[in-house]
Amino acid sequence: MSRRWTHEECLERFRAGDRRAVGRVISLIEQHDPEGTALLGELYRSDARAHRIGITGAPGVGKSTLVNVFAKRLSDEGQKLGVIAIDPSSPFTKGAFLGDRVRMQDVKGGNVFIRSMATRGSVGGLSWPAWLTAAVFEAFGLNKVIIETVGVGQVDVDVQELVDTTCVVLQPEAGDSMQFLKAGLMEIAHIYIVNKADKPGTRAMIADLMEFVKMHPEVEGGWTPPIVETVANEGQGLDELTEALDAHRKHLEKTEALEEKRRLRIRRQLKARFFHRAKIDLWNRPSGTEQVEAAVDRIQQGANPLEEADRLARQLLAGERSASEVEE
Ligand SMILES: Nc1nc2c(ncn2[C@@H]2O[C@H](COP(=O)(O)OP(=O)(O)O)[C@@H](O)[C@H]2O)c(=O)[nH]1
Ligand SMILES: [Mg+2]
Repeated sequence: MSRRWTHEECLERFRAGDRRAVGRVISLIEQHDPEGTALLGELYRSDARAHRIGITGAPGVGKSTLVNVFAKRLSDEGQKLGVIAIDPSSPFTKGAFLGDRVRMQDVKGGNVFIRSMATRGSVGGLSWPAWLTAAVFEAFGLNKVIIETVGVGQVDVDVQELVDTTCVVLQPEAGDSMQFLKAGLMEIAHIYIVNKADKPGTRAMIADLMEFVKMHPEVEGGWTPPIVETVANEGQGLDELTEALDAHRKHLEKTEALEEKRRLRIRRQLKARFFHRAKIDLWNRPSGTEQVEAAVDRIQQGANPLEEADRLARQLLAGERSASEVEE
């Protein structure tokens, strides 16, 4: 890496469209470098608008393959897009994601920005760093931001909080094709993607899905989720996917749900960040250690742990006063 750019240089390069500046800004933010905060302060644009798309679904259904061909396709059309891959298992997003990253080399280049992030140990929950990264992408003028989750657990449900449009990817299953209903993913889908539509069982899967959609017709005022068939490794179904995404985006604009979503998103992020910050600050107050240890002593000597915990919280919230001053 070259010598560290000055604040002004970094800003200038970012504004001039130098792709290296994007990575630099995101890294500084991720490292909690004060320079990252300062840069974001100048670059953040609340009026920048990318279509934020979530791609979620069980491991192996073909999410990365799909994101890869879709990103390539959009990039070939001249669109500028960012891909954020969330990997909940690895603190350094090595391991599971490496294969994806290698595949992503096909599209990495002029118009596509790729960032992977871990969820473990992240500050303020899973979504804070992803949200900031998306904001940086938007400020850089990207018009689409795709967030792919790895497909394990809560992360996949949480992704909906970060995006305008959530796509749930499924694959034809032999036998129990409605198993996916239990995953908690079905309630969040704006678009169903049945990938691996080259495999047997596709028709049955789609029939089941249509039945499901009929029973749960609306996820969000007046929107019925379409079902898109794809064969990701052959690049099939991308036109239909593009159409479905654009239709949902238009729907959000028409119903003014987009602004509402953005507002909700900001509030959620603020809350997550606040809880994180407030907890650390309270716990680390100068008088805190003494109060914490005193509470531990009392519990060890038989005091009611519930009462002690609540009292400690009140003491810490009350600030610098000593334990005796807030004694009830
Ligand atoms: N037959 C078939 N295989 C596919 C299709 N899309 C992806 N795959 C394969 O499915 C496997 C898992 O794909 P991957 O994109 O890593 O899934 P992810 O875990 O959801 O990201 C890979 O071996 C892909 O080549 C498809 O449309 N048809
Ligand atoms: Mg993947």
